[in-house]
Amino acid sequence: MKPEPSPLPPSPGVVRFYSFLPSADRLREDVLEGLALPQKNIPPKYFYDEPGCRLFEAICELPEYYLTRTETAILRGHIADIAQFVGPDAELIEYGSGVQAKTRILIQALQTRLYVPIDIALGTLEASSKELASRFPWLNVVGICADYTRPLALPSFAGVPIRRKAAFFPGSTVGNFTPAEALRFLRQVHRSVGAGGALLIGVDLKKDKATLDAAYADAKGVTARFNLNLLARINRELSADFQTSRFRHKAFYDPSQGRVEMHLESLYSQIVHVDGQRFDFRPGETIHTEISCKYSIAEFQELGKRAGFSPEKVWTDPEQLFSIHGMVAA
Ligand code: AVJ
Repeated sequence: MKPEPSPLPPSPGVVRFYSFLPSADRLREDVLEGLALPQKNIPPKYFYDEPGCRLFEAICELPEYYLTRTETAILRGHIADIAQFVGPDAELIEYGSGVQAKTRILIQALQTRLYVPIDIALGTLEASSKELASRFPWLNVVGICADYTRPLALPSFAGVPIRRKAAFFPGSTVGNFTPAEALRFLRQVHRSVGAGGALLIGVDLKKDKATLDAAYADAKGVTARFNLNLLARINRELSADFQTSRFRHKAFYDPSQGRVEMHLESLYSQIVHVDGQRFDFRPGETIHTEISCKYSIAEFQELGKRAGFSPEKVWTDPEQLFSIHGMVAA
């Protein structure tokens, strides 16, 4: 779906929403197609229904899941430098905005006047955007409900003076793409911000296997519930008959590929029906549900360059767990 050619001008305190979400049939198609593959596979964007969003928020609070608190600390600790890098009067476009917690820090520092959050989860997008707009009365918020893993042409907005566009992609969500997909995505971001536009992107760094294994398989089992909720969602929305207790969460860092993989492993030989179609599982067979690629600073800078960005800044924490890159679209 293409954005409307001339969207209404934004106005402060009023949150506008545009939905470019494909039909619900997309989930059906993707699941049926993914389960028919030799290595069964479901894309991670489908984690984020309402319960999934809540479970992800709980993950962010876990002691093992260092990513969120570390990135937030980097943002806070370097906010003056980051604000100087982005510069004044920037339109802030956020990919996968979620609860917009880190965004508040940025908007406060930048005194942003136009914020365009993009998220696949409509409920979270609406609630968070309204809250943000009431917190910053000068702010114009234009929420875009969309799947940004597919080509997306963003509308442009008249009436708010803008010097440059700045894309914000925190959380190391870029790690859900393979490097080849990330390259394609970054090129799309490049088109969206245009020459001279900025990119602020949070990227989890490569590190020891024990830390990464624990971050994706926490002691309380919250990540397991997050992963298994995918099957419950498919039951709810596609009248499938997954028995979630017959699957287990499996997550591990593969140092040779520099990525964490999450799977749902079948504990038994079993048959599952989705939308009237039959799928057989062998004991130990998995559905691959997520990759979380980790990059060294140099590796990610190289990827940015290949997408047409010049890497200008990198901010990290003292333990070098996480990085935020500041890049400019050439
Ligand atoms: C939201 C994609 C950044 O990959 O670390 C958390 C999702 N998966 N625990 C990540 C996730 C398992 C998260 N991202």
